[in-house]
Amino acid sequence: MKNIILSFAALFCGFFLAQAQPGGGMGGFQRPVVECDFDPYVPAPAGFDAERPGIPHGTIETVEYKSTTVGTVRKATVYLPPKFDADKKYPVFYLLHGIGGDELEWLRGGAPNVILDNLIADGKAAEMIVIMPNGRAQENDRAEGNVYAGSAAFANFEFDLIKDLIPFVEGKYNVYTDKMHRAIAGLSMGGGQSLNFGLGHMDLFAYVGGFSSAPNTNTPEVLIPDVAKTKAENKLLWMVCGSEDNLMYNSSRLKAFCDGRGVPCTLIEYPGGMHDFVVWKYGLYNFAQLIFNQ
Ligand code: FER
Repeated sequence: MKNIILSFAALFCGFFLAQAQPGGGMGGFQRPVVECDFDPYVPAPAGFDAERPGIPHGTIETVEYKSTTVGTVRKATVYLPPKFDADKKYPVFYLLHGIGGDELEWLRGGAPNVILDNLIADGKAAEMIVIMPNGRAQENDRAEGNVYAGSAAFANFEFDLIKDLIPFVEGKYNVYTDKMHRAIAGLSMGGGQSLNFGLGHMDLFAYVGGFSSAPNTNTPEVLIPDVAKTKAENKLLWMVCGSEDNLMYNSSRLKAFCDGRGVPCTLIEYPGGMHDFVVWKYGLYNFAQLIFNQ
């Protein structure tokens, strides 16, 4: 119940903060609009997020790692693919949560294990390990109180991720450690983080995704300061956002920038989509099929 109240509080604040962005308009109900060409929306097949009996299932575990960045022991949720074999080497997908969430948010609302199990059973996604960290890199990393006050902690997660979590994951599991086997995507604040960190560290991440990315998303000029370098080094820049989501401009301005400069970039406008797991599950379903295939 507490979580539900917090989620509503976060969405409520988000709504008004989003209105306060440039272009928000006096009445507060006009959205900032950046025109761009969307990529075609193809619905996910019915049942993509429903548990299917008779197929092998992955497992979920929680890990704890020492963070030199935060100075605490931090938790992350881990999805290990069906028939996980410690002697096999896997790619790693870092999947990030939103401002009202934590390392369990995807599991609570997004059925990531079910979506991945189904995709892998159908041969539509590579066998991969999914790490769902806590992206609020501060001592108290629970989604408590005014979650907007924790925005700096979401930026600080860049250092926790790169200096602490990735080395921990690569020490604990038998995984590939090159950029072609590392992906990052997330929802809302986690989408902003993924675009910022993923495009900011193209030596670490070849595949980058943002689902309903929040105002923590850097401007296109900051995300892509060197067009030729991004064209050469990024292998996937993929976004989705609901048509009814006031945060669309964070995605559409990046899409418009990329299209204007010949940087491959996908942005799907989810028809009727709000700022919720309907869109984020769709994002996960699609993004997971596009990574680790080359
Ligand atoms: C904002 C609106 C929404 C904002 C963050 C969000 C930092 C994040 C929403 C989410 O993660 O769901 O103005 O500013």
